[in-house]
Parts: sequence; structure tokens; C-alpha cells
Amino acid sequence: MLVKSHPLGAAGLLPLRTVSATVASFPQLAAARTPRVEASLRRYVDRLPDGCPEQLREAIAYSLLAPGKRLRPLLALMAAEACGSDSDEAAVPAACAVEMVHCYSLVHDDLPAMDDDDLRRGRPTCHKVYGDGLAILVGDALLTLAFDVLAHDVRPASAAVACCRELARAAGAGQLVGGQADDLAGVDAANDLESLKSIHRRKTGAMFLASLRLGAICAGANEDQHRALEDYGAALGLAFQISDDLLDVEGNEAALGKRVGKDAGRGKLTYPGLLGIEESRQWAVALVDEACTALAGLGQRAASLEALARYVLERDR
Ligand code: GRG
Repeated sequence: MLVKSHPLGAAGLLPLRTVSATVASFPQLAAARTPRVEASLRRYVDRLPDGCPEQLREAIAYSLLAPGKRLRPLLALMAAEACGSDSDEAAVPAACAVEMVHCYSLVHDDLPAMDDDDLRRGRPTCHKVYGDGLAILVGDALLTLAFDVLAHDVRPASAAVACCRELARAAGAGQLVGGQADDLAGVDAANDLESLKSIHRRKTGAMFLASLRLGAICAGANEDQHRALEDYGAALGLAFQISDDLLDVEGNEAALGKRVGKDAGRGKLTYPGLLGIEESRQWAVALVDEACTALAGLGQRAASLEALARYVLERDR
């Protein structure tokens, strides 16, 4: 199956120079990689230390092994591949670590004190099943486990240190946690595109970038490769967030596995709310093109990253 051509291409715009004209579809590319990630995530849960109470282990498994799209692990694996790694095996621990941090952020975000959600990945949220206290601890355990995994399983030790540093920065007060804090404080309430972008760059974009960087570190990437992935990730993170906002307006709850219409219902500022649906969609298309163009220097090995970017425009979950 071929990746769909650019929607604006049909409207007569110049074709974009990207890395691949023909590549397997994103679902095929994902299906070839996610089983390894799923198996490793399960192994990490099975190997939680003896002192972990059974209910905590069960709640961690409930959230971490739920059917997420695994986009961040895929970004890590595909980045390693794009930087010349012959086997993406070396990047699997890093791929699992980014998913653990992402999953922690979802569990905490769903709590009543934050976004107060009752549905995630098609299931009742962690706190609905296990209570607020245990859900907080699930997040704490996952965040900690991510660094344990990097420290123990990324080789060589210099790469493990670099991965810990990158992930700590992306998950910390200046990025993921800071963006969430500004979101909670309603900093975007001024109807200001820049503050909305700043929140999402930290809440969503930073973890996308960290996923790519960790994959690149595991592959021993050079500076040019890091720079290309940085440009790709920045554009992709924003496109993903815009598509997330569009799905909140137009998406289907059953397919998404989470509630829709919450943002608008709460008067939260979103891209469709600020720019309208059509302009938001066109911006997402342009950003995905920008992301794919950034991959040009990486050659054919970056074809799966291109497919992932195109999928962001087509996804229904
Ligand atoms: C609690 C520190 C802290 C941060 C929470 C994750 C998050 C930050 C907020 C969730 C709401 C939000 C901003 C969503 C933006 C896009 C996003 C992160 C969507 C969820 O990611 P997907 O669609 O989810 O990749 P799956 O379940 O497929 O992994």
C-alpha cells in the first residue's frame, strides 16, 4: 500500500521534496514494530521489584499495557533506524522509557484535580478503577521506572546518561510539567496563539522531541541527523496537537477511546477555536509537509518517519 499523497498536491501546489514516494502504510510499519515494544513493556511490569504491592503492579499494568497508539516509542525506534541503526533493538529500552513517562502524564492528567477524565484508551481511567491515591502512585512509579530502564538497559553508559538527561529535561518543570502547570493556571485564556503554542510545545512537543532524540542517541547519531530530527519533531509535535484539537471537535469517542468535545465545553482555547476548523486543518497539513521536508537529508532510511507524519493527518484515534 502506498502512503497517500499530499492533499494539497491535488489542488495543484508544487510537489514537496520528501524522502520517499513509496513506502508501506503507517499501520503496516507500526505493526512491524509495536509487538517488540509491547513485549518489553510487559516484561518491565513483570519484573517490578518484590516490594511492589500486587494492586500497584496491577494498576501499572492496567495503564501501561492499555491499547495506546505507541507513537512515542515508534518515534524512538524510527529515529534510530533513520540515523543508521541496523537493528532497532538497541532503542527498545529508550522507546519503553518514553512510553512510561507519557503514560504517567496521562494517568495524572486524567485525575479530578487536573483534566478530570473517566475514559482513556477505551477504558475507565486509572483513578476510576483504582482510586485517586493509587493512580497518583502509578504515575510516580512509571516516571521513576523510566529512568531505571534507561540507566540499566541503554548501552553504552554514555548513551544512558545522555538519554536520562534528555528525558529529564523533556519531562521536567521547564517542559511537560511546566506546560501542564500553565494549562492548569489558564495561561492560554488570553486568546493568544503564542501562549497556546508555548503550552503545547512543552506539554506535547517536548515528549515527541525527546522520543526522537533518545532514538538518535541509541543509534549514535551525528549532529546533522540530530538537527534534522529536531526540525521534524518540532513541526510534527505541533501538527499532532492541532490534529488532537480537531479530533476533539470532529472525532468519534468510540474510535478515540476518550471523551470528545471537552475542550470546547469548558471554554478552553484550542486551535480550531482560535483559527477555525479549516485553517487549523491547513496549518496541520503544512506542518506535516515541513516535518517531511526536514527529513530529506536522512535519505530513504527516514521513510517510516515520513509515513508516521502523514498518519497524523489521517488518524481517527
Ligand atoms: C500530568 C505532568 C502532566 C502532564 C499531562 C499528557 C498531558 C500532559 C495532557 C493530556 C492532554 C493533552 C495535552 C493532550 C495532548 C496530546 C496528547 C498528549 C494526547 C495523548 O497522546 P496519544 O494520542 O495517546 O498519543 P495514546 O493513548 O495513544 O498514547
